[in-house]
Amino acid sequence: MAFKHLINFKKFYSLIAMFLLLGSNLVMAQATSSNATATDSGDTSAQSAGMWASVGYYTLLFVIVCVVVAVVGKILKVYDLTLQMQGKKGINWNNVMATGFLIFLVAGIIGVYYSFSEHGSMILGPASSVHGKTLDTMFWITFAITFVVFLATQILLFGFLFKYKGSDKRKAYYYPHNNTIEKIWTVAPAIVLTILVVFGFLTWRKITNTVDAKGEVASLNVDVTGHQFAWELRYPGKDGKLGKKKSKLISGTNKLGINYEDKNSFDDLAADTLMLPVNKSVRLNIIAQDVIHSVYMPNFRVQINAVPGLPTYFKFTPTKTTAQMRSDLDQPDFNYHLYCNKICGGSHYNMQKIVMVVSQAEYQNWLANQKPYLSDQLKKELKLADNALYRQFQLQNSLASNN
Ligand SMILES: [Cu+2]
Repeated sequence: MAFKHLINFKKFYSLIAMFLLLGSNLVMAQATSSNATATDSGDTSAQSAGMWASVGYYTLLFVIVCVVVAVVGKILKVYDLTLQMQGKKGINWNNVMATGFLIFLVAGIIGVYYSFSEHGSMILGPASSVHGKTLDTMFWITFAITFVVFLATQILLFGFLFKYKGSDKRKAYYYPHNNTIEKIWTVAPAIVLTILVVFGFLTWRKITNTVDAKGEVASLNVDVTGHQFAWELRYPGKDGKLGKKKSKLISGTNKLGINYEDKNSFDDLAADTLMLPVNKSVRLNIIAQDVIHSVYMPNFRVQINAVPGLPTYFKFTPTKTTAQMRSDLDQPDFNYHLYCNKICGGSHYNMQKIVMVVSQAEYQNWLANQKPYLSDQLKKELKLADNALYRQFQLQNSLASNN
């Protein structure tokens, strides 16, 4: 039977696989977007009904495509047989295939153009940090080079398929080896890749050199500690210095293991939002308490792993306030975010904090209203009332406020 002939098991299964892949991606995308728009009312039954309707839709679409392929195949077969009965040559499948490849090439290029012009802006918005602009330049240069190579190879690939399609008049030429070609296609990519790698190395060094102890000291130091599944933030108090930490001191009340033998620890502050003054350098001291997490702030082009036992850091300078971004993007509810970019466990997606970039005055105002990390409970636990160092700190504080 022709249908059986046209759609054999291999084709059938690969079509099913293709549709399931496409279908599940689209269903998931739809579910995510409906999640994003829905409030937290938890209307899951409507959601799952919607998902099954989508599954039904793609199954139906799959069956329709199968039928269309079978019908077109049948028509062609009949046409082919009719030609042969009339003593004419049948369909030249080599021509059909070659033309198909050419159409695929043109449609693919149009698709790439459409996709890029339509969704290109979604790749990443403008960078909101000083070093981000350098990284973006590197990204676009790499993109341009790889795109030109991609385009050239695709045109050659499909162009050759078309030009040298199977023909009775031509015999394939046996051409096993050519040293010159081998040299060209080894040396040319090697040179291009070397340029890209060196370029990347220099850019990264330029960014991280300012983080180095040798570089300029950051105006602000913030501790970012990751654990399953949250980020904890610690700001320095009036002294501008963060106190020392000791992992052995971590407890229910002292979640970060702050060491109160260091007098700089007493005035440290705990914060819920990563508040940053605009155009001031910030150094994030990054720590993980359990598994590897990753500090990721896409708008600032910041990403670095948080590794247990191996503190990392990143210094950068935000250049655009949240308010500026809101008006630039025309999104009144826009916020910068700090995400975790390592799949670190079941509630990984919960690991996000709002980042606010504000003016220096707003920042000072906010800082004055943050609660100290040193809670009353912790004071009791550490018996700070009898601690000479702490009493000295209190005395200095009261003297400062009296002045
Ligand atoms: Cu994480």
